[in-house]
Amino acid sequence: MTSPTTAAQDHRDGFVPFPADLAEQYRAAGYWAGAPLGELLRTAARQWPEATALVTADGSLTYAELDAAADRTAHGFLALGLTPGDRVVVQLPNVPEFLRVLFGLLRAGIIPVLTLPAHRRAEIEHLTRLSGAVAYLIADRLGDFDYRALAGEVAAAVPTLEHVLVLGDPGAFTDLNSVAAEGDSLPEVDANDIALMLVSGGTTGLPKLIARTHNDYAYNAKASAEVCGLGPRDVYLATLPAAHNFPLACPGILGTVATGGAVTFTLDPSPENAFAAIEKYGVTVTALVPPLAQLWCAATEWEEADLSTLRLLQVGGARLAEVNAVEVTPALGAKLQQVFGMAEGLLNYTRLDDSDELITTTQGRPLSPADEVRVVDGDGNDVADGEEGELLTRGPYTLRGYYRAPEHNSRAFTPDGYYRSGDLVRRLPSGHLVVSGRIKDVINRGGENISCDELEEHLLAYPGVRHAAAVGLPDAALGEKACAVLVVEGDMPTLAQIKTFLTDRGLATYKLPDVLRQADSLPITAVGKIDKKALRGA
Ligand code: OOB
Repeated sequence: MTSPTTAAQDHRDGFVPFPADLAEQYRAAGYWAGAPLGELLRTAARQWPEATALVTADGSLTYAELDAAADRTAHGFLALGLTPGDRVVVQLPNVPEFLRVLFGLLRAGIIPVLTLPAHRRAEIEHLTRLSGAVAYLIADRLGDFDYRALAGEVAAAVPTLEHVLVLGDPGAFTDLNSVAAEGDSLPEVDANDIALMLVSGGTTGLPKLIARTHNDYAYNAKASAEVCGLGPRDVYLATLPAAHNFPLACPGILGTVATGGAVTFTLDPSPENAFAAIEKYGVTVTALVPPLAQLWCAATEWEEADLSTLRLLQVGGARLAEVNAVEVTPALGAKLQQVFGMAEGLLNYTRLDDSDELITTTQGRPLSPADEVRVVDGDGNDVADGEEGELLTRGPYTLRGYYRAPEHNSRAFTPDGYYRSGDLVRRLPSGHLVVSGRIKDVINRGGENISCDELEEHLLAYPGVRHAAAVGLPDAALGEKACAVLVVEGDMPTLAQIKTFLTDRGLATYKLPDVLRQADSLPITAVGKIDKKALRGA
């Protein structure tokens, strides 16, 4: 594809497109609709102009109103001097403005780089530099953190950054709410082009950028909405950070907009705030990471709110232990859906009509008939169903390479374009996947490998254990020894008690922890998963 302007050439520099023959197949099969993401909202506004698109404590907007606001915002960004293809780092909390700003950027052909509120200087500076961003969008503050101070540091360090736009008190910068203008026509946006960039949840090194195209991301959202049976009567609560792929498009905010439902936000996922929002707005669907799902289940014992409208609770982002999975429906009254996804693309969902057994013991099956999944051994050979191996994948919404990372791409992808996920899975004959760990999340104890996931699953079964993490600690004799970190309710067990318990469950002796530690809570990542990197460093 040729791009007429230099700015447009710039943004595609370092982007790895889908190969032409596959792109053609995805179009012909109808997965790619050829419409830019901004059209999701346009189409909804045409079909359901008076329906509620957004509802929060600040008020509500109909689809027609949100559509008009997004257009004004798009014109405002262009009037400010931003041009199609420019990258803009967006770091906004879960506020209603998120929707208008996101659609404003998309409609102007400006590329949002979606970072999480918990990212700090190391990540933001790196992502601004890597993307070559010209603008940075923030809130003034969140809790006791002042993003304007961070913006000052990033602007001083990264020469491409020209604009800082602030929601709230702008201080020395520009008020994001003043970005609005009237205009007749918006730039034409090519659906094969980059729509937005997601940040990889990678467990090692600095985060990478994942450029998602309009075609692939619209399909991601619409197909996900279909699997969840989303429709105009649904109310979706974005309580995980909205810039994360899961609440954004699986089906999340974009899937809800595509099907005419209403979106609501909470600033944080605490049961107190989220339960109040569920009751007040009649939330029907939301998404959580496993530690939060556990917390919500426990919180039903002390929070009074009426959760009866909630029909579907999606849980993903990390392995949900079966002992926790079976608690969800009895505690919250909602159907459980396990989601095994990645910002890189591939999504697996348990289906609404799957058996309880599949829903509580598997992480779902691929979203699209065109998803290609291979499960391979260490030599890259396919393993039989039921055997553990690494998941490799390619398909109509899975990236073909990280943005501006040729060196890393040569390792992260096979020569025929499969993404090496690093996830260890077993595939059942039904196509459902059971995630059994990460290639690198093993403790190498004197040459014997212990899967952290496996050990954690057993530890969680110990009475009173609420959270468990297994990590390797350096050891002079063994190389690594196994450490179990537990968050418990009531008395902390002794190492001897844990060893007896695990042995009684049939665990091999070499997998028993050498060290036991108690913690009040486990460190978490920006999206709320257990942070193994921090645990190992602690
Ligand atoms: C989601 O996306 P990311 O990019 O933050 O993290 C992806 C990684 C996967 O490669 C896998 O290691 C892990 O997170 N993961 C799971 C899981 N879901 C994700 N591991 C075990 N069980 C699961 N259910 O985390 C994400 C993106 C879209 C939807 C849902 C989650």
